[in-house]
Amino acid sequence: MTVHQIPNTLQLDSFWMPFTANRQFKQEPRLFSSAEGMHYTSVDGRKVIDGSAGLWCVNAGHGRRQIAAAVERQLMTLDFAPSFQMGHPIAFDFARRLAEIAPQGLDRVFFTNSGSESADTALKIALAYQRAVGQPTRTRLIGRERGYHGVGFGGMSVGGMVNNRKGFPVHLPYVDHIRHTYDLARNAFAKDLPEHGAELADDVERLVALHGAETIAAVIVEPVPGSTGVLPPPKGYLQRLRELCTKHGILLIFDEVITGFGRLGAPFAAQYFGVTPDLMGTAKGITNGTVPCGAVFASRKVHDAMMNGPENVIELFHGYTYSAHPVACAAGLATLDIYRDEGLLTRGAEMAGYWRDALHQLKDHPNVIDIRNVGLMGAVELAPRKDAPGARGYETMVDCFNRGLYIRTAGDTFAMSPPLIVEKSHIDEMVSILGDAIKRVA
Ligand code: PXG
Ligand code: PLP
Repeated sequence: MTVHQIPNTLQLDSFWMPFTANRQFKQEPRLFSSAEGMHYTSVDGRKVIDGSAGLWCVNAGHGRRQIAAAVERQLMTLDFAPSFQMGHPIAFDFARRLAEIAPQGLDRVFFTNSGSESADTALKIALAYQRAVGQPTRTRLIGRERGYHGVGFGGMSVGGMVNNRKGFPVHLPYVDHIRHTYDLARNAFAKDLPEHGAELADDVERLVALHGAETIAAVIVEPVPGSTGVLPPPKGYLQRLRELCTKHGILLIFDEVITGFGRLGAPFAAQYFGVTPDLMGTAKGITNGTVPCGAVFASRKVHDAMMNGPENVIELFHGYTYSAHPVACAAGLATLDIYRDEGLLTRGAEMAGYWRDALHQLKDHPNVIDIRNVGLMGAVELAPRKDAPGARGYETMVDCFNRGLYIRTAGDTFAMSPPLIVEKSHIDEMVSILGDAIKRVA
């Protein structure tokens, strides 16, 4: 077998990197060559602790042999099979296993390959559902400021991260946004859920008053926005959102691409918050990040409404070549086995208190203006340097990497989401490296 060799002189030009300052990166690349458990190894042989579970996806930690073995077995048995008008058993097994851990009633599963595809799929199912129940004027999709729903045209349009939108000035029509809940003046350094802001959910009422409920198909939100810097919802906010959507016949979509698969200490945020959406998008942790995969969970109400036409007619003209790819299903089933056997979907609940207390130790470090946490998600926000927003965050992230910690930055906010196998000693190490970096870069 040939193993991919790392050449002495890396040619970095051809790979146009996603969401990266390519020219800056290529002058001083940060490259990982292997990973095991809680750690990456950089190409220069340093151990780097993974403070972000890759990109919020490696929930069971790196190098899980069980997943690798399942993938190899699957590739050697059935490498690909179509899921359009044909099927293969493992896809049905995987969907059933997912349904077992899903929030109450969300037990119909549509497979995608990524979070972006899950967001677009959920939005399209919402539109199709409204037509199926005789509400074809419900075509408006409501997102939220500071939301991230991936990079497809649908997800971008309902999303609310300004840089992800403004370079691409053609969006879906009939989209509006409710306000975000980020409010440092009232909620800075709140532990777990902030006290203030549940009333912001009433923005749904404002948009109903403005556009008419009969024009609105769905509201999509992340239960806890991640990419925008970890924004735990104000107490009572999601409950209020659910009530208003129900009241006005609007579907509620949770984008659980980050919060799914144990991140908060319950299988899904819907269970953690006790609020059940009508549709739920997932990806990332569904295969422990090993093989691209995503899934949209639909309620019986939504699914069954689509099963009403003639039985020989395709109910939903939607799907991907790789929906329910057998290798992704194999990786996913092995991942679910690990989550079950190691109790990882609820382990976050045991570790959350330690995680919170450790992060909040950074409160008095220079420039720290907020610390946020919920489950095993956390964020430390720095004041931006005058005239150079993001510079302090970037320099701190690089300093962390050089001293053995990988974390994500969103502007001047560090977002952290360790693999769910994290131990207290790892948390101590992460917080200590980050704290030192914040002081050094200050
Ligand atoms: N929805 C949500 C809530 C996400 O967080 C997507 C959709 C899109 O998923 P794909 O698989 O198409 O990337 C995401 C992805 C970061 C970061 O560090 C976050 C994501 C991806 C990469 C980096 O904030 N979230
Ligand atoms: N573009 C072309 C030309 C195709 O034939 C297909 C699928 O058959 C697609 C795009 C969609 O690709 P996917 O199903 O992988 O999303």
